[in-house]
Amino acid sequence: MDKKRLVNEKSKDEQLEMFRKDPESESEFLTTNQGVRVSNTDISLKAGERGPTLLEDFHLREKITHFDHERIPERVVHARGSGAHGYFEVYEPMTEYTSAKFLQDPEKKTPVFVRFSTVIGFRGSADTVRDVRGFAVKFYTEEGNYDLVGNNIPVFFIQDAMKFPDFVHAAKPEQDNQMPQASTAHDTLWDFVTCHPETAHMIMWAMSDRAIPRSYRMMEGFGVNTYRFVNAEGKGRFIKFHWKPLLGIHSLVWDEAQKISGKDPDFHRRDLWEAIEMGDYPEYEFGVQVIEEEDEFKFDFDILDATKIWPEEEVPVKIIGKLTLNRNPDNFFAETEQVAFCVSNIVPGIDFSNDPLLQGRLFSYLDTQLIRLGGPNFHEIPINRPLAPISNNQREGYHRMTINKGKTSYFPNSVGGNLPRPASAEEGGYDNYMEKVEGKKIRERSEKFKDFFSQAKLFWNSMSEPEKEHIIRAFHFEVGKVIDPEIRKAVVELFNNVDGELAIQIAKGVGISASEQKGGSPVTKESPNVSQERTEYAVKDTIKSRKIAILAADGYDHKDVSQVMQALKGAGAHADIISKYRGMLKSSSGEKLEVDKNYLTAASVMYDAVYVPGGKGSIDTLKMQGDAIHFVNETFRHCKPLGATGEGIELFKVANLPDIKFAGQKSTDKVVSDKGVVTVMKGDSSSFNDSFIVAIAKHRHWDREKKEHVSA
Ligand code: HDE
Repeated sequence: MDKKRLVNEKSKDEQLEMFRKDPESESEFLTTNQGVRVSNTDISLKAGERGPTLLEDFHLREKITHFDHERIPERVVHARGSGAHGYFEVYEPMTEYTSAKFLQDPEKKTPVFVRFSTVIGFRGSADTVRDVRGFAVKFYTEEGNYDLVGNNIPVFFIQDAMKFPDFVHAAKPEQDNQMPQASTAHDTLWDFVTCHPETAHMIMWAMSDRAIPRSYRMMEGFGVNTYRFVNAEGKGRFIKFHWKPLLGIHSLVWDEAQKISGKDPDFHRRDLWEAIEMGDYPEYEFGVQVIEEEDEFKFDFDILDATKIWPEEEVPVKIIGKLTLNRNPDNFFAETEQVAFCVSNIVPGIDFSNDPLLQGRLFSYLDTQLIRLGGPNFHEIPINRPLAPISNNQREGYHRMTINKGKTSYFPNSVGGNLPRPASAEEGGYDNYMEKVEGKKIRERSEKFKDFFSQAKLFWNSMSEPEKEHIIRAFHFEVGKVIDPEIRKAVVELFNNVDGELAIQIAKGVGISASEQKGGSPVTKESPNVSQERTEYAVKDTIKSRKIAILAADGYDHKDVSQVMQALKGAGAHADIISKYRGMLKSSSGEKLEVDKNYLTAASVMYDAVYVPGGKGSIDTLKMQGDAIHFVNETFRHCKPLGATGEGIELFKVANLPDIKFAGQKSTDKVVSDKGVVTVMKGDSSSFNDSFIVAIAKHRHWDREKKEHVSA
């Protein structure tokens, strides 16, 4: 029903109540914040056409005052983020492990809001910097909000919350000149690292491809800390949480990541937004690792130490549900910026462990929201409001929204019917897990916490050769930027404790003569699941939602383009036509094709693969365009798939792709697929499409040994 009519039919009280609930209900006219309709919002009230502005212009003052106060403090870490709405479904009742209601009924969808983020950069920094990514999920369960605030790397830099401010101070831009932005490639971070050998394991992950994800949709998530599941009988078990992306785990390469920071600083934000708009809903399976209480001390690591993984080969991940993100926020500030995750937001059936990092986090998140969101009522901001009813005696404070009725705000009371009252466990009251704790007050950590290098070595052992090469190159970049040679030397020495050969390789790139090789940690074990290439969760058989660039000019072969575009679309990928100018292209047979991007608004680094169709006119033009040749070279250098049909192959030849075999000239010749470069002269379009799709699904072709001979 029309809102205005509805308003007229209601009593004054009802109208007031309605406007309070929905202050924007009368949206046709521009009003002040007091609801007064404004007649002019362009010109301020003045004494005469050329006279001074009058202080009585309440609309001008209100408009500017609001603007002056529009910024809130950015998050002290994880300032830059992207949010999405969605839902969570459990696959089977988890009754044996936990009483949490949202983990019982496979028919039920629990609404969620997820915020992905980088950690170190300021709010306006670029998305594709080398950094950890936040993966925070707010479940709006029927028992209240549950926040699982995780990262895309399963371990952390430090073991104890006490060190967090020191760590963040060292990682953020330096104190004197506020440089560098969104980067750990500077002296104070590496000084901190070398003063804290417990960082070694996390640094290995941070130097790996994990720290430059291709997309928020293609990275894992981890709860990092150790939590507890508690079932209805009160039995507790230690657990760690995992998110496994159904599109697999994929990364950028470092050169690409750096270039994207300039070409499209919003790359990850845009990717998530566009995927959801196009109906490519990101999906992640939810998994738990479970350790029985009696097995607490069975492992060669302490299960409360957040710098250690529970190797998935030793403690398998049980997949228990799925998260789907299917709606973009309506308003970035109201939702993504104001969402307040608190590790202490927990529901019955889940509890904390004594992990000393987690214990500190329990304090920090609530505390930080008080300053960031301006007071203790931030739970009333729509994005933070639970779906479960709230009823307590906390009433006052800045920005109170709820108008509570009645006289009492204390318990017990006789005036207000003794309500609200605490709930028993049967009534859904949260019961803390009854853990027996005994001990002296002490500032110490357990012995196994002091093994800093075994799992760093486990990680190194588990990497594929290309992944190892990327890690070494990341050290060369990061430590290569460190000015103080003593710090660079200390880094080499620290990683000599992990692996002697790794230390030698680091030393080589950062201007330090390799110190005596210690041989590093004696660990020889591997954990393939920590490798993106080797993990059982690697997905390399779909091109769903990948982006393919098609390079063309006037005179392109229309048949070639349409059949490849159709095949890509059929496989769920998206193609963009790229040419020197936007507008329309004309094919050799007279058809028209709209150009999506020009060489200035697109770049190879923004795509997963490149296709060059035939058509003599088109190729003669492209061969003379440095931008087109650069596009091909860069794609090759970054080990991404390339495809060409007919005359399109000539562009690859001009680009001098080293050691690559192309399809021959005769129309009888078959499709040739060599190190991710797929070509066919004429004819067999369906086997070209199949081979090209297989090459794209593989994502990267690391076997291009001479890629570095290509200048791009
Ligand atoms: Fe956080 N962290 N953190 N953190 N963290 C914050 O809370 C903190 C840690 C993580 O999208 C802050 O609302 C301490 C581990 C994410 O809004 C702050 C310690 C993990 C987000 C804070 C840690 C995380 C935050 C800053 C060490 C992975 C962004 C703004 C004891 C499991 C959430 C805010 C969002 C945000 C404190 C360590 C993940 C200051 C003290 C380990 C994803 O409260």
